[in-house]
Amino acid sequence: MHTRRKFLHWSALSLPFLSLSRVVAKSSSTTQAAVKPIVVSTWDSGLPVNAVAWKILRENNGRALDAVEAGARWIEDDINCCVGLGGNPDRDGIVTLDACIMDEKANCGSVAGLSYIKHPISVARKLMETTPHVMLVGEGAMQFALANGFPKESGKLSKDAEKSYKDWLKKSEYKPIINIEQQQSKGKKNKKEHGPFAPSYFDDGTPNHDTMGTIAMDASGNLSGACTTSGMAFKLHGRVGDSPIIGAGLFVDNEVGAATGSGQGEEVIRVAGTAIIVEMMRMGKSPKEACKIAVERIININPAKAKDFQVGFIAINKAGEYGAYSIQPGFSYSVTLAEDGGKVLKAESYF
Ligand code: SD4
Repeated sequence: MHTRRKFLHWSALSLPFLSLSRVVAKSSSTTQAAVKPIVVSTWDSGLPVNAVAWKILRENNGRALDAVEAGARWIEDDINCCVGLGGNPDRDGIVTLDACIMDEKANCGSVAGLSYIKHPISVARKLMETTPHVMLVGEGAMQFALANGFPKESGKLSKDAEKSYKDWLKKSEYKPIINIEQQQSKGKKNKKEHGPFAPSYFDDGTPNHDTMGTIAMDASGNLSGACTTSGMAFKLHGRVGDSPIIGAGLFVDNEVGAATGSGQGEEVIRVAGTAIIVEMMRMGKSPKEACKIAVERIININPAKAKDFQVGFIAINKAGEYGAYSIQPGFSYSVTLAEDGGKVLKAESYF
């Protein structure tokens, strides 16, 4: 499992790289040469994802679309809390996956609430490339996957997920509750306290997320992105977050840039987070400034509530500049643009 401890280690190592990023940003505004290829992913766990993508981008001179899909498939194969079938289940004990993908021609594909299928990102791509549709959900998404040769997996929880789920069941004292929706307004005074909804934070204080968003520009200057997740742990069955929603969890415009993110999806959907970021870059904002504007939009809706959840965005533009911004401290992201194995950076945050 990829830990945030690893992130602390990486962030210390990456200090020299912060200054490099500024140099890159500065020089690219005065020269025409874009920094490419480049691949950027959410979290420290994005580093091995970038490595898979980089191999396609650099060694094979491949398409950004192939690179981001391959990276997403890698993390979907990995057993971790938050992406793929090894991830935490919903509150009914079922793992439901959300994913989307978008290429340089504004082609996009998405699946939500998909169970039993190992690679939702490839189902999303298949949908994009072989049908006129953009999004499939639940049972229909599974039928489509099976019809296209994706094998049906067992649905058994990973060891870690089973343990987390059992712990959560004990503490949440979960029982199906009538009118559960009305309990939302009661809120939770202690943000670590469990309740009928997905907790924003786990008991150890770490935020309930780790979605893998990956955006890349290939050597031809084309942009693509992928986003894949098991969503918020212990969510209501059927709940869909931002990650499979084009314009919320991921957006790509080949003339401008690409953005993706991680965190509490409901808050990202509310402001069309990644669509906003790309529009801000179109208006001349840097990737980091654009991410900051989207974060501020979320915070402005309800500044008091925003203290209790995390959202982090990453973005790249056509010049190969990159940036990130989050609500809370602790959001990291991985950048690979040279043969140096990439670096993990710490995003600046509002709080
Ligand atoms: C969601 N954005 O479902 C996702 C949560 C996340 O790792 O970041 N999960 O809302």
